[in-house]
Amino acid sequence: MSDEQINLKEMSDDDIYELMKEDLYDGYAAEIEEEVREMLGRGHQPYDILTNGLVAGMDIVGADFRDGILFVPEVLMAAKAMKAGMAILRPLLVETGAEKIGTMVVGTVKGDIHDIGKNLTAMMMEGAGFEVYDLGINNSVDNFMAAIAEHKPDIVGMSALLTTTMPYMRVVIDALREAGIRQDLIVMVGGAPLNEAFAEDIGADAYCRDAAVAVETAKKFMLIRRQRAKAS
Ligand code: B1M
Repeated sequence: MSDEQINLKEMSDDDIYELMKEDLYDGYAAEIEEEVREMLGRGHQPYDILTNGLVAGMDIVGADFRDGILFVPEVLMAAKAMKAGMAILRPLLVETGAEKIGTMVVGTVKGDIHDIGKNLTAMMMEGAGFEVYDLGINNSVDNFMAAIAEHKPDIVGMSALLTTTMPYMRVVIDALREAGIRQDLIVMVGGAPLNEAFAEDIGADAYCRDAAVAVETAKKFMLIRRQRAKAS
C-alpha cells in the first residue's frame, strides 16, 4: 500500500484510473480514497472520477459476479470501497449554489438492498439543486406513500437492481393511482435491469439510464410543470 501511495505521483492519469478499477475489484477502500484524492488534486472533475474509476471498476465486478468468478463477500468489499470513494466525492457533487428547483423522494424498492446507484442518483440530484429525501433500501409501498404525504415531492424516484424486485415499482405506481395522486407526481425509475419499455409498461414517466440522465430528465419535467402552472 505505501509503495503504491508513493508511486501514485509518478503515474499517468490513465494508469491511475486502471489502478482504481483493480483496487475497487479487490475491495481496497484506503487505496481508493488515496486515488480519488490524487485525481481531484490533478483537477479531474468528481463526476469523471466516479465514472472512469469507480463505476468502471464496479462494472467489472458485476460481470465477474455474474460469471461466478466473484462471490457475495468479495462484492461487498468492492461495494465498501466504492462507498469510501463516493464519500469523498459526495460533498463536491452536492455542492451547489443553485436555488432549489424541486423536491424528490427516492428509494430502492422492497426486497432489494442495492443502494450504490440510488445513492449516486440522490447525490447528483442534490448537486443539481433538488431537495432529496432518501428512503434507503427495501422500501414498501407504505414507506413511499408515507414519505410522499410528509414531504409533498414533485418527483418520486425508484431504484431496483434485481429482475425479481423491479415489478414492485408497478405496485407503488398503482398505489399512487389508487390514492388519486399519480397525476400530481413525476415518477422516474432506474436500475441496471430496467429499460424504457419496462418504464412505459408500468406507467412511470421516465426511465433513467444513469444518474446524469436522471438529473436532465428531472430538470426537463420540472420546466414543463412550471410552464403548465403558469399557463393555468
Ligand atoms: Co447484487 N446483483 N445481488 N449485490 N450486484 C447484481 C444486480 C447482479 C446483476 C449481479 C450479476 O449477476 N451480474 C445480480 C442481479 C441479477 C438479476 O436480477 N437478474 C445480483 C444478484 C443476483 C444479487 C443477490 C441475489 C446475490 C445473492 O445473494 N446470491 C443479492 C441480492 C440482495 C438483495 O437485494 N435482496 C445481491 C447482493 C449484492 C451485494 C449486497 C453484495 C452488493 C450491493 C451492495 C450495495 O448496493 N450496497 C451487490 C452488488 C454491488 C451488485 C453489482 C455487482 C453492482 C451494482 C452496483 O452498485 N453498480 C450488480 C451487477 C451490475 O449491476 N452489473 C449486482 C454500480 C451502480 C453505480 O450502478 O446500480 O446500475 P447501478 O446504478 C446506475 C443506474 O442503474 C442508474 O443510475 C446509477 C448511476 O449512474 N440508477 C438510477 C440506479 N438507480 C436509479 C434510480 C433512479 C435513477 C437512476 O431514480 C430515478
